[in-house]
Amino acid sequence: MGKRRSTPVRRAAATAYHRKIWPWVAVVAVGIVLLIAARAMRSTSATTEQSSPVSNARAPVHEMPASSQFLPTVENKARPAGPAPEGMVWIPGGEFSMSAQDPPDRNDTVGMQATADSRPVHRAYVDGFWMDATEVTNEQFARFVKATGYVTFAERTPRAEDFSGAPAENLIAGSVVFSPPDHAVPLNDHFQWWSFVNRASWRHPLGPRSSIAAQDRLPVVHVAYEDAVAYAQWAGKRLPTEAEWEFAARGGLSGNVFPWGNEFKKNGHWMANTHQGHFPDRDTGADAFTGIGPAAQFPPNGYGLYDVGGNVWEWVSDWYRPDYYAKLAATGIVARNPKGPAVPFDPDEPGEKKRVHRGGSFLCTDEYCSRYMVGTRGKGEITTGTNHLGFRCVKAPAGD
Ligand SMILES: [Ca+2]
Ligand SMILES: [Ca+2]
Repeated sequence: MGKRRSTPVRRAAATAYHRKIWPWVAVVAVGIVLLIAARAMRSTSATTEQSSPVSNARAPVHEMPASSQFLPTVENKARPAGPAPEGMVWIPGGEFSMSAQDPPDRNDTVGMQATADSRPVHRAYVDGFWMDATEVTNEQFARFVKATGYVTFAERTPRAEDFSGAPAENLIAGSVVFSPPDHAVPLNDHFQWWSFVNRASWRHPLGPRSSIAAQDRLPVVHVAYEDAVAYAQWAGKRLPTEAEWEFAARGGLSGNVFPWGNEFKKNGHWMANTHQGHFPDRDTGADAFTGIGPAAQFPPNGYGLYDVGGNVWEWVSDWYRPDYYAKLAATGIVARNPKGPAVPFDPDEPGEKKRVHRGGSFLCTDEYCSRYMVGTRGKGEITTGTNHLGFRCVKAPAGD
C-alpha cells in the first residue's frame, strides 16, 4: 500500500473525504446505541411501510400530499418504441415518495444519521429515461479512454504553478484507498482505514502495484465527478439526477428500506455486495465478495437495475445540501424533475463543493455505514475519487 503523502489539493481532497464521514464515525463511537437505533428503524419500517402495486396510470402533477408518509409509486405509462440502448433498461418515471423513512415517533439519529439529510418524505416526479443496468465497468471505461485519450483527475500530476510553495515531492498524482488495518481499531479514527495513495487510479485501484487485469466486469473506481461526466458525454448519456436515481432504485416499490424490500436478506439470500464481519479490519465476504465485486452478481431490482444498493457508491448530478429535501417539501407542490440546489453547501465543510452520492458500497455495514438503504444519501467533494465510488449513466428517450 502506498504511503500517505499528498499535495495540498490532494491532501485537501483526502481530508475532505475523511471529514465527510466524520459524523458517521463519531456516531459509531456509540455503536451499540446505533445498532439498536438502526434495527429499531428497520423493525418500524418493516411493519409500517408497504410495498405498493405499480399503477399504469400516468400521475397527475398535483399539490404535495399533506402526509409525510410514503404513498404509492405511480408510473408513467408511455414507453419509447424500439429496442433499449445496449446495456440500458427503461425507467418509466412518474410520481413517487422520495427520502428515507421518518421514524413515526422520533426525529433522531437513526441508522448512523443516515436519514438526517433525507427528510422529510416528499413527493417528486421524474420523466422516463433509459438507465445503465449496471455500474460503469472497467471494460466500458477503458473503451472511453482508448477512444479519447482521456486522463482522469487522479492520474494528473498537480502543476507547480497551480500550487505555489508546495514542495515538489508533494506534487504527486493519486487517490484515496481503503487500507484496512489487520486488527480492530477505534471507529472514531478514519485515518486507520483511509489513505491517500500515490498513483492510485482507476488503472491501479489499490496503488501502482495493483492492476485491473482480468477485472473487466468490476465497476470503474477512482473517478472524480468530472471524469464521470466526461465518460457520459462520450457515451451520449449523462449522469442521473438524484431524483431519477432514487425513482429508478426503488424499482416501482414505495417506502421500502432496501431496493428489493424491507428485509436485508430476502428469503435468506444476499441481495447486495456489502460488508460483513468486523469493520474495518475483517470483511468475511459472507455475501461471496470480500471488497469490490463484478457488476450484476446479485438479483436486479424491479426495473432490472443491478447493484443500486452496495458494491460502489454512485455519483449523481445534484449538488449537495442537507436541507434540499426540506425546501422541496416546503413548496407544497410535487417537485417536478428536480435537479438539486443551485449551489452546494455542506455546513460541516462550507468551503467544499460536494455532489450527492447514492447507494452505499461494499464497505457499508449496519455497524458503520448503512447507506445501502435506498432512501439515504451520501456526499463527496467533486475531485475526490476513492476505490468504492463509481457511477452509472442515463439517457433520454429518442425525440426528447
Ligand atoms: Ca461483500
Ligand atoms: Ca452501486
